[in-house]
Amino acid sequence: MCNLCEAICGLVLTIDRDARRVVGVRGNPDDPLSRGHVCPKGVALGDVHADPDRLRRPVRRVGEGDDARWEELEWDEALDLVADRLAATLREHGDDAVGVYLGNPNAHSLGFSTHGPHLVRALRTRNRFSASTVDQMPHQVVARHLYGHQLLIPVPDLDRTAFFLVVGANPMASNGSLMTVPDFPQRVRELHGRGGRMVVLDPRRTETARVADEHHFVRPNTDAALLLAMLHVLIADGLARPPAYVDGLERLAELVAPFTPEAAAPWCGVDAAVIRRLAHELAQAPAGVVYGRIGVSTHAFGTLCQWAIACLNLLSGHADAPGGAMFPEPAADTVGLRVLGPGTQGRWRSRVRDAEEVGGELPAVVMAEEIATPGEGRIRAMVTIAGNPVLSTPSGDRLGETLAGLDFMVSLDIYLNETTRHADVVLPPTTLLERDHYDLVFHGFAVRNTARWTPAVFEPDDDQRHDWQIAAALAHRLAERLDAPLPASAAGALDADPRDLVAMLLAGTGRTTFEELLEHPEGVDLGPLRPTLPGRLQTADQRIDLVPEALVADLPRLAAAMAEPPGDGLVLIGRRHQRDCNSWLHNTDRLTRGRPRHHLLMHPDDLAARGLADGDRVRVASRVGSVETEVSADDALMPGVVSLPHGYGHGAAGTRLGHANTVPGVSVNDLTDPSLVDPVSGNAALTGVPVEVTAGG
Ligand SMILES: Nc1nc2c(c(=O)[nH]1)N[C@H]1C(S)=C(S)[C@@H](COP(=O)(O)OP(=O)(O)OC[C@H]3O[C@@H](n4cnc5c(=O)[nH]c(N)nc54)[C@H](O)[C@@H]3O)O[C@H]1N2
Ligand SMILES: Nc1nc2c(c(=O)[nH]1)N[C@H]1C(S)=C(S)[C@@H](COP(=O)(O)OP(=O)(O)OC[C@H]3O[C@@H](n4cnc5c(=O)[nH]c(N)nc54)[C@H](O)[C@@H]3O)O[C@H]1N2
Ligand code: SF4
Ligand SMILES: [Mo]
Repeated sequence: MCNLCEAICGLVLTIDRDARRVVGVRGNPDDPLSRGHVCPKGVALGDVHADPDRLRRPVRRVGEGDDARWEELEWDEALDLVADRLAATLREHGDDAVGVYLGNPNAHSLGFSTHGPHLVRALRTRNRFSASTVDQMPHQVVARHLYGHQLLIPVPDLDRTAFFLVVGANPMASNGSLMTVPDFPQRVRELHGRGGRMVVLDPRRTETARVADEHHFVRPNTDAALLLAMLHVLIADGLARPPAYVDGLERLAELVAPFTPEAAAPWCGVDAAVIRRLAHELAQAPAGVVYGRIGVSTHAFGTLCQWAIACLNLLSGHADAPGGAMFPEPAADTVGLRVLGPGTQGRWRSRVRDAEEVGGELPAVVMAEEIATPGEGRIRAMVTIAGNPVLSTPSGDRLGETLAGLDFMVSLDIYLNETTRHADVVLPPTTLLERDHYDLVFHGFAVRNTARWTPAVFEPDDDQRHDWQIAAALAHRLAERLDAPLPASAAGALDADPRDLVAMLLAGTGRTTFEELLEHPEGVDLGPLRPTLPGRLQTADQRIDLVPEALVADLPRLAAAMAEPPGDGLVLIGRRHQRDCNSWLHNTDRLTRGRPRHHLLMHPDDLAARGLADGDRVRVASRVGSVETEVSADDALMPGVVSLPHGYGHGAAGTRLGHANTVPGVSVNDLTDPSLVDPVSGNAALTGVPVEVTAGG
């Protein structure tokens, strides 16, 4: 299977065993989930494996910046050095002096899923950060309040729905997120074949909007008003059909009373009549579901948006029913078996900004200030694992400067990139084709229940290490140096092969067995999604409170924002392209040749108003930074909105990224602003950043 995105497609690889190379990649038609789908990134899996830039042995940095050289080290020497330095920092400056940042590919690694949390605990620190707070934290906060567990998140039952409302997501490019849906294009064709409809709300007429039945521009950061207005209509027009296990409808009716379609329309830019009609269509469809993702999560009102979407799905009459929002039943059910905690908030706060802990971590937007601000509790050493926060978090350029000033930094990564170039030591784990995989995360968000075990394709070299082996080695070494023995359960889990842990988890639900998976490498079909509520709820009373105080307390902030007339300046949004993978994979020709994709996109009228022309070099400036790049005229953008993709801006000194260093483009996160957050979840508000665009130099 491919682990590059959440679609987890099953593949068939053709291998040259002697050369240890992949010579062909196609989708596996026998895979019960992906049914033969593959995208251009999946085809590039072999390029990552063969990439001469990929690190296979530990390296140590000698010198700084332009003069940096990288020297290979033996594993034991590297692990000892890292443990010595981290332990010394902890002893000298206290438990919070080491910070840790976990990036996206950790969620796509079996070994990190099973062993990583133990390493993080062994680091002791409260200064934990991850890509979750530049991504899906609002979903987690809403899930914890409504369903009792931060990862008990319903997904659209896409294969049986008749009305699919997509808000701030572009699955035609992203292949779906918190909705594992390989082969989205085919599933949309099937939706249309059944006579169903797809409607998209997005400030850009995206690839998904183009295959939809209807698309409406919505002004960035205003969706909460629109979604609450739909909820208002649903309740006011008597269309709400609450399931028996739901409480708080009366209070909800009072809370949404002021949020009429007429109040929302001038602010969000979608007609009141359209908002009303969409609410009616949702309720009257034989099956219907609202789905919102990055565009309404990395958003100033991200939690209110996800809460409103959850309420719409619960009250539409399609809750937990075929074609509505349903809860997948993964064969390895880490949530149901209570292996993963339900989530927490506010147990501690950040030192500089007083931001709340959420889900065991602090918001990524406070990371740079926690490193840069002197005083007790300052972060002196960093551990980054499978992440590139210099390109992926707000004011990334400033974060890069602060990383350069650390006493010590270690990265677990397979590349020397814009972040890991600041590390003193880089420890490279094996990558997908050299390790076993079972997806412990994304089966839990899949539109169909399936299970699949994928053994390593190539044996790793003797001097390569898996991420779980690195995690175990570091955790043991730290415990030894700090004279703080690991709890027996942690030590046991760290010494186990992830494969044994998977077998244990599968036995926990009995939905399939490890033996059955070994016999069926193409995957085992466990059938369509099934109604599972209220039994699955992990709330104390196994009921859903529609109006948790922590969420509804944010409504006055929304009302105040709506009272301000929309400004007439430009706002910046992001975008994903099918052949990008966040900030990496830019060093394969296969994915980077062809038309450049890094341009600022802007409506022709907005260009003309500034005396600019298609193809010009422009300067884009926000409160926190500025960049220069080329602009393309594009009437797919809502007037007043400009777009840059994230994950670009390569070429920094000290990186070793071959082809990526020649890929043009700038980092959008040199413009995004760490002071813009959704205060309820701590998630960065990456969308709708005010910017000015002028002629470049
Ligand atoms: N402006 C803006 N910013 C965004 C977003 C946006 O839409 N707009 N999207 C956000 C989202 S949703 C996300 S998830 C984040 C992603 O942010 P990050 O997770 O910080 O960044 P990635 O680019 O995914 O970096 C992945 C890193 O992992 C390494 N890697 C790959 N495979 C492995 C492996 O198996 N093991 C290890 N140890 N390392 C590996 C790669 O070399 C790369 O350095 O970006 C966020 N940032
Ligand atoms: N090809 C590719 N696939 C990927 C990734 C990748 O980098 N490349 N990254 C993976 C990751 S880590 C993730 S989290 C997923 C994300 O998956 P998606 O959420 O589907 O990804 P995006 O393409 O960022 O879609 C966000 C959409 O929101 C719109 N938008 C921006 N602001 C607003 C707003 O205020 N309101 C509304 N209504 N819309 C808004 C944008 O125009 C964009 O179309 O994709 C995953 N898949
Ligand atoms: S859609 Fe995602 S999982 Fe499928 S081949 Fe492409 S990158 Fe891999
Ligand atoms: Mo993400």
